[in-house]
Amino acid sequence: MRRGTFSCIDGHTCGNPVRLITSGHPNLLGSTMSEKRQHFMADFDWIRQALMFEPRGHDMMSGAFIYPPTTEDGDASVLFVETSGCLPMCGHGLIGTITFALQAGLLQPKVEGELKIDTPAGRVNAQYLRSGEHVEWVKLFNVPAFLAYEQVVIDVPDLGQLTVDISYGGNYYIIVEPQQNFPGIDKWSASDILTFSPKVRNAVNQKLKCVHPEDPTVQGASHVLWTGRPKQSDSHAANAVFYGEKGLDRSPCGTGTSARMAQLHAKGKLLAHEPFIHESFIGSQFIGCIEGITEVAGRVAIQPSIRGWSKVTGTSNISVDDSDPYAFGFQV
Ligand code: PYC
Repeated sequence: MRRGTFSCIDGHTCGNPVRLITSGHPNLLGSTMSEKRQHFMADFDWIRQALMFEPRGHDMMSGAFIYPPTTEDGDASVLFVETSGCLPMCGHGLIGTITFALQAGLLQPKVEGELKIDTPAGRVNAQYLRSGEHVEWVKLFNVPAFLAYEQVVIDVPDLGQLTVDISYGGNYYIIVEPQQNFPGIDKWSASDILTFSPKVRNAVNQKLKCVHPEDPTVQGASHVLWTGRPKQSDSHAANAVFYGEKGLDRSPCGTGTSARMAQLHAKGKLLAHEPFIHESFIGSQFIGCIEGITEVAGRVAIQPSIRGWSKVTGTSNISVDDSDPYAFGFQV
């Protein structure tokens, strides 16, 4: 039977939606969040489709379930659901999840101000600041990020040739910097980004295979990160991140910021411990930082952090009943 009622806390992180699902959790098999993610995708993807797509969600919708920790010292685990699938890691989603859960009393940290979260991509530690009933900000210490491929030349239908880098920050990002056939996001509209991103993603995934060297279940260049001149004078860089079929991140994208810092570091353009204020397409900001240098399967990787804020917009009880022809959503 594919039906149920799901209680949710809805809100946003720096403009991008976060739906924290607080009831209706399926029982997931596996001893790690990566294994539980596989089980969810195999047997429960209908829940993601129902809660993320129209008419109950929309193109940008992004959500999460909190589970008990899968490690001895962990405080909690998080499973991410989104229009594009079950992400191994989602930065804006985790900042929102932590904020909403702390404010609603759904997380009890062992040490006030600190959390250890198990995600499908690995351990993400967090710090946060409470002010009364509110959480002012959350800083994530994300999984190691690394530049996977450099200077990949692709032919993009209706646009021409582009040279791109591919970097991992919890998901694989195709990074497009201004060049002959791309003037920068400041000169492009949202509709340009939505038109060309799927073509860029197809061209890259036809040419090469991205597989995480330590977890082969994490694969495929799923997101496109376009860059350009920031709008705000204190931003160091700006981006527009495309995901799913029509998603344009309203936040500066946590995993995208991590991937971008890894790319800039590998090219000698960003040093460890320098603040990196990253701006989204709507002008909202995350503060990123390279906290240290590590390695992933023999390659140099960075230990990224991202700080941002979230706000609750409401609560909902969403019913899904398979007698509704649109129970599992649609995209137009
Ligand atoms: O913040 O990591 C992120 C993210 C991924 C997709 C949309 N936002």
